[in-house]
Amino acid sequence: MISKKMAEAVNAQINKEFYSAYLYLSMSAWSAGQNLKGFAGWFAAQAKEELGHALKFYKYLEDQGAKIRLAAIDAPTATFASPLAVFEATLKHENFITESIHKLMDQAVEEKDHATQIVLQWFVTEQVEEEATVTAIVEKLKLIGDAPHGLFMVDRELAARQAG
Ligand code: OFO
Repeated sequence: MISKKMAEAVNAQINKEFYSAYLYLSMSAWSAGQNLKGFAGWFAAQAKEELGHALKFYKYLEDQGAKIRLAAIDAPTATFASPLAVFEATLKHENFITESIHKLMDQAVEEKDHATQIVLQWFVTEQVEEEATVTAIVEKLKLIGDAPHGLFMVDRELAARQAG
């Protein structure tokens, strides 16, 4: 059994993960509107992953017999200034999520809640991976600047990601 305080914090994280899915789906829609099909596919796959994260936490609360409380999901931003801007916004969001996961971990450590720490360990590792992936894309987009050829290449590269 986890504490009420810990369960509330995990519930709040479920909402953040659903918001992440919503945000990335919005980015996918924006990308499709720019004729960046690879970007659109990449963000759609990312949205799907975020739903998986939300459900992982959901299942954990369920297994713990804790109260599940689904809150309203905020509307995400719908427009972005450029392909670079959309990935800079992604990196900023992932940094925010990392901070949130670390705060949950701090709380679990403080409460000596070993089970929650183990669940969170997976997320700590996942965030390192996500930040590294997105940082690499941001750097690539900075490098190509306004060169249409470069953007075409990045779009093709992003298209290689399969929605899992
Ligand atoms: Fe849920 O990992 Fe990204 O935000």
